[in-house]
Amino acid sequence: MSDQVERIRNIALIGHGGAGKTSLAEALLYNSGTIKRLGKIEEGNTAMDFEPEELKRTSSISSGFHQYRWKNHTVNLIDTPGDQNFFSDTKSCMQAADGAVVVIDAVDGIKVQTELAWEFAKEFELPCVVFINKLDRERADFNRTFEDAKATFEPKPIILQLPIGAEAEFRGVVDLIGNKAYLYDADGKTKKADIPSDMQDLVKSEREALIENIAEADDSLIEKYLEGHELSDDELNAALRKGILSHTFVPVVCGSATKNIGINLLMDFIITSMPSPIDRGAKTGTDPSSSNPAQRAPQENEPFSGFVVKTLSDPYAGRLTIFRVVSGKLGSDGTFYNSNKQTRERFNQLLTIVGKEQKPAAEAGPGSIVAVAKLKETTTGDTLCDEGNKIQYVCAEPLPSLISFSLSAKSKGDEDKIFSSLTKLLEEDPSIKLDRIAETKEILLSGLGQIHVETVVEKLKRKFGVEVQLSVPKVPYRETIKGKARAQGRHKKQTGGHGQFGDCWIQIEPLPRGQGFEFVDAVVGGVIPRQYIPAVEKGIIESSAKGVLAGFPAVDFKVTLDDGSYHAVDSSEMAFKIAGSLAFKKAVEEANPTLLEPIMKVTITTPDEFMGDIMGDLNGRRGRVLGMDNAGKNQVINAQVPMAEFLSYASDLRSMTGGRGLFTMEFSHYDEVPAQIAAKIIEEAKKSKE
Ligand SMILES: Nc1nc2c(ncn2[C@@H]2O[C@H](COP(=O)(O)OP(=O)(O)OP(=O)(O)O)[C@@H](O)[C@H]2O)c(=O)[nH]1
Ligand SMILES: [Mg+2]
Repeated sequence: MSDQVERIRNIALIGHGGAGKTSLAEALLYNSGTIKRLGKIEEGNTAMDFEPEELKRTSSISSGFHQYRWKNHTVNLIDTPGDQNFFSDTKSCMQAADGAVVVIDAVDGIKVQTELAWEFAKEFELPCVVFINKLDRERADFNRTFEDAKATFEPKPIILQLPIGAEAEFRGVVDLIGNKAYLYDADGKTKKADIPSDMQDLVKSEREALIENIAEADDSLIEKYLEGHELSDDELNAALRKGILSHTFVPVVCGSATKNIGINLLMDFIITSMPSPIDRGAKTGTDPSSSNPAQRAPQENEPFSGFVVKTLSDPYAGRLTIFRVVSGKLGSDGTFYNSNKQTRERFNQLLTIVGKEQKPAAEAGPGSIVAVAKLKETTTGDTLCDEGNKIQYVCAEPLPSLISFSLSAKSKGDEDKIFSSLTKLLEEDPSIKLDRIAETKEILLSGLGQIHVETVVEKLKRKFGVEVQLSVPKVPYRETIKGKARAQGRHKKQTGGHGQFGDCWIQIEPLPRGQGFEFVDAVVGGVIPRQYIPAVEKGIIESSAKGVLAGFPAVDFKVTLDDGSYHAVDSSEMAFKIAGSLAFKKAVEEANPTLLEPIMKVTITTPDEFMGDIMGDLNGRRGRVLGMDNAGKNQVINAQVPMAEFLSYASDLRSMTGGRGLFTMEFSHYDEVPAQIAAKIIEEAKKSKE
């Protein structure tokens, strides 16, 4: 039984956008005979990129799943997007993998996105292999790329293969352990050959270095090696595997995805040297009934458990839930329990995802990646399990959003449809957020970057026929006071019958930032009867929702009600509410009112070369740099920047650094707006009111 599980490989392809992950997936599927022709990104006919939004951009925007058989093993491929805009999906789907192939472009080298994906792999403790791709391209350089990898990655990369020929002459690969050359013809057909004579010295020295590195993973082997004994290929391969699984080193292999060079060797490598679900061991979660830790081993005779890594949503076909089985077994239909939603779910047909299609699956055991349609409550990140043996796993949270757009319907009356359709699309992508802001009456759509949000808008049109416009959102300013003041609010009206009378004196003073609002009742001697005091407070709260300066909510102030008067017949709650509101407006005007703006805490990661530009730009955005750190080849800048200056930073940083800079941000605090800028905001608010 466990024999079968041992023959599963779940492999994520990760690395920066355009490195060749989707092309590599294509080559793997083609060589295994799963697909009949080698598709091309340029021709829009690959197995993994098929969504119109991907074809238009010639790059992946969502992880693709596929499966192939190779030498009696089943390999599940997860082709992740390399663009940071879609990294939330990349991260989520990487959780289904047991190992990762890090694809690096031999021309462009390692970009920040690769490092970020590498961090995810570390977080999930995924053993990795580096595949240096595009060696057939002009200006491709194996050595430079390897040096780059050495400077960037930890654990240390070690060379397992060497390229034969370079650029247009790139035609094969030397496998250092087997000490053999593999040459490829134009169709990717391969034949074993002797090491080319001009490479023999290089191969000899690199092979020695490799053996030494590999032997380090195994104490008995290093002894044997140091004593001068020959190590057999089997011994070396076993130690290589051990070293990969224990994260002692990361092997580096090479080739060309589109020329189909070195791909068959990578396929063998995945089977011989990458982990099976068994190698990864039991997974720990919690038992929801006792909150105690619980574990499930990747075995068929354990109770069923799994977790959802992705949800697809289609207006016609409905929901498709993709999950990784951790333990136990599912038949082609049945029920399971959702620990997060605490509900039972039924499914009619187990499916295997093969690119854009799904094929029925008879069963799924530990390590399988499968899908089911039309679950009612289940969403990405949920744990599915046997109802009699509950467990809950912790899954990666969606990445926090970095940019927001204000959204409006292109045709009136579509607003409700926008909401219902977007809610369905958000199931696909929990890193997209949809908010209605009462204060500004805006609908905000937030994501990891402009392209991220734009693709959602494109999908909305394609899948649901709804068109929307995006614009820069309004900044949620606040108003507060800097001084103290005392003022009277007196409301007196004599109409036909009953009059209205309310009269109060309040003192207003600032509170520390973030303290909101405080109301103190200091009325003595019954000058205002008890029942009217809450009315005064209510009047103040209501009018503070629209401050006196520019109509933004007023915060961080304390009001003390200390005097007033009433009329036995004409006083009412309404009259005192109005009096409170009048007193508040007067008092604020005299208490040196000012505007507050949200300040974001931002962390920017960038290659050295862009530091100058980024710092200058931050300066122009009224940013305050709090610190700088080295992180490998990159610099990390911590800063605080007003939100108003940061609304389009995702796109601006992208163009400033050619997509090589990354940033994260979160709300930090409110701070005073500089007077000149405040004056402009107040003027604009007045204009828009008129
Ligand atoms: N010359 C050459 N071109 C390649 C090779 N591999 C990929 N390409 C080209 O590089 C471009 C990007 O390839 P993709 O496979 O889409 O890259 P990706 O890593 O999937 O990119 P994202 O999906 O955006 O993350 C395409 O134009 C490919 O044809 C290669 O080995 N040699
Ligand atoms: Mg791709």
